[in-house]
Parts: sequence; structure tokens; C-alpha cells
Amino acid sequence: MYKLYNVKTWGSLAIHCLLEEMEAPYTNIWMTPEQVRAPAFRAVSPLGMVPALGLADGRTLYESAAIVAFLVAAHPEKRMSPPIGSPDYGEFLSLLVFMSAEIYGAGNFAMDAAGLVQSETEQRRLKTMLLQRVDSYWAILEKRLASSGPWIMGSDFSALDLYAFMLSVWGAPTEEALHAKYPPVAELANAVRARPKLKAALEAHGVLKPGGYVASDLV
Ligand SMILES: N[C@@H](CCC(=O)N[C@@H](CS)C(=O)NCC(=O)O)C(=O)O
Repeated sequence: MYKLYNVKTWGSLAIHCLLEEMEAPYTNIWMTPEQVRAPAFRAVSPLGMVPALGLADGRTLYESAAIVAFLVAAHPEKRMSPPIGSPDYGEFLSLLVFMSAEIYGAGNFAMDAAGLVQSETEQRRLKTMLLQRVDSYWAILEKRLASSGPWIMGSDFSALDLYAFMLSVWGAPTEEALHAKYPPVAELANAVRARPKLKAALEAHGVLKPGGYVASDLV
């Protein structure tokens, strides 16, 4: 039985959806931002971040890309990735790490501009540059979806689509603006929202419809 450390609309959203799609047994531990930031949580997740996934043997995994790569490999029969070790799986990993390290990473830095540079002018400039970078990364995903969609791995739905969906929910300046700019991303998000197994989780996160995520800092 897994243990998912989960905060509404945060980085645990994709893992929550993946566990639901796989019908994997797990205990859902809803946390508040304050609980995540409390020093005690660092014993679970060293950077004090979600997602974190407790394993049956007492260990805990952190870093969203690692958790996705682990879950799809631990449950290959659920076919949430190409066959492990295949060239397609290599491409799946490239896209997973691209989304987690680059899109998620740059978005996080944009939100934390005040923690990175001092003056407000520099903060605004850094945030603008990082959000432009994130936008250029969406253009890469859009191109892929437009040429070989509807899913990121082509005709096969996979964990990558849940991950991309989560990132799109955080779209800047809004999810709706991201959809308007990149229609294939909107189609992917709509298709993820239509998956019956995800209804309860998406409702619980408040993202069954676009616009459920509010980050005043991202504008
Ligand atoms: N690289 C990490 C990033 C995780 C991350 O940034 N999580 C955010 C929520 S989306 C968090 O827990 N932040 C802690 C905080 O805001 O105090 C991953 O991919 O799992």
C-alpha cells in the first residue's frame, strides 16, 4: 500500500491521478501548505516538498519524475508507459524529465523570484524571462501534440499526459490563456478531464474544470 502526501493542486496532482488511473492501492494523506513547510516533514521529503510517496517498506520517494518512472515500472501491466527498456520508454523518460526539470523547474523559479534576486525590478524581470522560457517549452510540446498526438506518446495514453495536464493547470498567466494559445494542449487537458477514473480526484483538487488553480504570484 502506497502513501501519497498530497496538497490540493500542487505537484502531487499528477501522482494522485496516476494512482487512480492505475487503480493502485494507496492511502491519501491530504496536507496543508503549513504541514508541508513544517520541519518535521523534511524527514519524509528532504526539501520539504510534495509529491512524496511512501512505500510499503517504510521508505519514501520524492521528486515527481522519479515517482512517475517508479510507478509505471512497478505496475507495467497497467500500461501507463511504453514497455520498460524499449526505445519508446527512453523517449518517455526524456519527455518526463523535460517536463519536470525544465517546465516545472522554471515555473517554480518564476514563483520564487523574490527568493532569488533582491530588487523588485530584477524580480519582475526574472519572472518575465522565466515565464517566457516556460512558454517556449509549451511550444515544443504543442508541436509534438499537433504532429503526433492526441497524447504525448502519440496514440497511447500514458502517465506523461497526466503530468502535462498538471503543468497545464498551472498555466501562466492562466490555464485558459495557455489553452487559447496552444489548442492541442487544451485538447489534451479536456481529454484527461473526461477520463472517468479521474473524476473524483480532479473534483477533490478543484480542477475538474479549467481555472481551479489560483496562483496570484504567477501573473
Ligand atoms: N522537483 C520537485 C518539485 C516539487 C515542488 O516544487 N513542490 C511544491 C508544490 S508544487 C512544494 O511542495 N513546495 C513547497 C512549498 O511551497 O513550501 C518535483 O518534481 O517533485
